[in-house]
Amino acid sequence: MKLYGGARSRASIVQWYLEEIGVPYEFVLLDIQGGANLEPEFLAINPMGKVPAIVDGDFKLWESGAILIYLAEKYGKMPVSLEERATILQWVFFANATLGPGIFIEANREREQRRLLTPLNDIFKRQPFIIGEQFSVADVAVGSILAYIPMMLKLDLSPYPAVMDYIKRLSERPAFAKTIGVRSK
Ligand SMILES: N[C@@H](CCC(=O)N[C@@H](CS)C(=O)NCC(=O)O)C(=O)O
Repeated sequence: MKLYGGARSRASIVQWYLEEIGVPYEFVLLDIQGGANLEPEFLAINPMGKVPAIVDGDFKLWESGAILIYLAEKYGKMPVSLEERATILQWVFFANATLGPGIFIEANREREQRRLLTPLNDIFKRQPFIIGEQFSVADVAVGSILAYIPMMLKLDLSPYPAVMDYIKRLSERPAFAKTIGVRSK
């Protein structure tokens, strides 16, 4: 398995999950600043020229959410029931399509932050992980976005103490510390 990423890129999200599930991989570091992601060799893997992307044997896949779900499926980490599987998808889509744009696109932030972080805070008051007692791929998707907030933005998370505890809980995981956590150092 090859994982293509940049020095500070969303490839860390996929790398975190690969470390969590103990799958061996080769990290291919592209010089994004230098435009390596727009060279024909990488466009043959992802015609959009974005990272992360993986190559697993002959199979190529890009978009971090799709890669996370593929890995969870391939390595037996997805639940069995339709409803539980759909719930995992719900959170992965939420992370990438709603939470990320809501917090990291400046024009959206003021409107979205309280309404997104308040229900998340309520969830983490009740349970340690996004779907309940067990860590899942949904925590990688949602948790990485939340963990990037204190690393990248001057956004006060003190009104959301359960979200802060959740970020701390994730950041204590060795696989997180080795990947996403490196950014905060
Ligand atoms: N929704 C995509 C976003 C991919 C993305 O925007 N990646 C950035 C790095 S974090 C990138 O490749 N930027 C280089 C460029 O746009 O030229 C995902 O989650 O995989």
